[in-house]
Amino acid sequence: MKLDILTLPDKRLKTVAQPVEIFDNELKSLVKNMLETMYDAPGIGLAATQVDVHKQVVVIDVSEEKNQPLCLINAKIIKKGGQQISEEGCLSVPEIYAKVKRAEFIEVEAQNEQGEYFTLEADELLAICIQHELDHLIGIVFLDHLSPLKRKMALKKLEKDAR
Ligand code: K2U
Ligand code: ZN
Repeated sequence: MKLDILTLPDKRLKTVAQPVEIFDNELKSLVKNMLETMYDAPGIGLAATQVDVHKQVVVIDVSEEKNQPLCLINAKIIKKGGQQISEEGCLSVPEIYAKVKRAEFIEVEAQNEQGEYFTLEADELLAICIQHELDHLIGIVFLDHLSPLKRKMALKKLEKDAR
């Protein structure tokens, strides 16, 4: 079922998520609902923090056909290199886009819904998306990477839209 996505200035987006210890059916239905919510948004990534569940769970699907869902649980970036700058948006920061610098490629260690460990190498959009989602799990949204002035200008637009 579709979950509500928190949007700024909701303080709950700043919550630091806890590691997942129990890989049960409740976790499976959270992942299922997060994927449904992400595809419906539409988006290419969604972190549990954004649906007010403070567990280290993210779902991603950067495929064209929207048929390659990825679920990263308790993910850690174990290697990173290079740099890339791209225009980012966020389902929790509607209508605002800004350039963000991220690592060009990363190696991630995570668990799947069954709790099995796996490692993943990513570059380009997948690497950007993973870094963007893992930021959400430590209470960071992409605006936090901007200079104070740029962030102020972006938030002013948000306030205007909210009025
Ligand atoms: O976390 C989210 O809010 C979903 C983000 C994920 C994302 C943002 C920037 C760059 C890569 C991933 C997006 O809002 S999903 C929407 C979207 C769709 C296509 C391309 C980029 C962003
Ligand atoms: Zn986001």
